[in-house]
This record gives sequence, structure tokens and C-alpha cells, in this order.
Amino acid sequence: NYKAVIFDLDGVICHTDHYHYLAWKEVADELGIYFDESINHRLRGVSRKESFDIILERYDKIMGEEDKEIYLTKKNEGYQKLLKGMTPSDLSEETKNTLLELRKRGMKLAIGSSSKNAGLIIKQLGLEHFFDAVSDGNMITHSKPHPEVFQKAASMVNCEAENCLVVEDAKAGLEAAKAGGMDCAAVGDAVKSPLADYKLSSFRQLLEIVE
Ligand code: G16
Ligand code: MG
Repeated sequence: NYKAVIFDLDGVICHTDHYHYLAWKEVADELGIYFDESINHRLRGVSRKESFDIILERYDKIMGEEDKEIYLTKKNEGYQKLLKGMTPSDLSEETKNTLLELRKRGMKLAIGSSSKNAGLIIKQLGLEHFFDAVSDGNMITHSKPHPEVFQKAASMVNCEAENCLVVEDAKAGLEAAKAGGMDCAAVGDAVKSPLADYKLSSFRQLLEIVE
């Protein structure tokens, strides 16, 4: 039985993928690289640096590490500008009520996100005092599909892997959960993956799994 639920952030608690898309699009346009929503989809759950390498697959030159840093910073500045426009109204009622009910049932609630902007996003949504632990891209050396970000979240809430349920929207995240010995519930496109222990068609269905 579960004692903690570890939530991925982008794609589960909030939907910042379109902001990622807009910020990457600006960088790609500047470099003359073709970039569209379907390429953006491949960036889900993947770190910023690895995302850029995927975008650069369509670049006909070789970019040095220093130049990469410049564009990574540019992308992040554009992305943060968009994040700052987010407000607590960007958190859905269903998500909020489900989180509250899970907490009422005694679950520890944690975030396990690849994003280095997790703290900012959580603050924009008005959830800064809500989670028992936030494990994010600033605290890890290996990003998903490596289990580190979820293992860190589990240890922050003092839970064994077998008592944790991970909620994820990305293949890399499901792989990370399984590699860490955790069960995972998939939302969105991730429901197509055979790695999912549960397939959610709505966020509130979590309440049927975690009794
Ligand atoms: C999120 C997104 C990814 C993004 C990554 C890093 O992960 O899904 O697309 O590349 O964070 O974000 P940042 O540039 O803010 O560090 P997650 O794990 O919350 O889905
Ligand atoms: Mg995600």
C-alpha cells in the first residue's frame, strides 16, 4: 500500500509544454532550424540540455559547448518570462481537490521533476507550502529515465520505493519510476506505454488507486 505519491510537474500538475514550445521555437527560428509541436513532444520529461541536443539533430552545423550555453540561457529566459504570467488559476480545480483529498487520506505528497524551474512554477501556482518535498532538476546529476529524481523525492519523505506511487505523463518518467522500483500511474500520452501500472483518464482517478 502506498504512503507517498510523487508527481511529475510539467504534464501532470500543470501544462507548461506549450511555453517550452514557444521558447524553443524562438531559439530554433533564430538558428534556422525546423521545429514543430511533434518534435516538441519528444522533449517531454527530458532535461533542458538534452532537449536542445534533440533540436540540434536538424542543425546542419556543429555547435560548440559555449554557444550551446548561450542558447540554453536564451531559451530559459524566454521560458521564465512566460512562466511569470502563470497564476493560481492555472491549477485546475480537479487537480487541487484531488491533491487535498490525497493529503486528507494521509499520503505524503512530493514533486519529482526534471525542471530547474520547478520552484518557480510551484510558486506561480500558489503551491509553495503545499508539498512535503520537492525534488527537481537542480538536485540531480542524472535526469529521467534515470530514477534519481524520484529516489530523492522518496528519501525526502522517508518512504521506501515500494510504498511510492509515481504519476507521470512521459515515457522517460515511467522508465525512471520502474528503474527505481516504484509503481507508476500514467496520464496523457503515457497511457500508451506498457510500463504503466495504472492508466488514468482523469486526475481524480488517483483516488481509486490510493485508498
Ligand atoms: C520538464 C519538461 C521538459 C523540460 C524539463 C527541463 O520536466 O517536461 O520538457 O525539458 O522539465 O525543464 P527546465 O528547462 O525548466 O529545467 P518534468 O519532469 O516536470 O515533466
Ligand atoms: Mg512531465
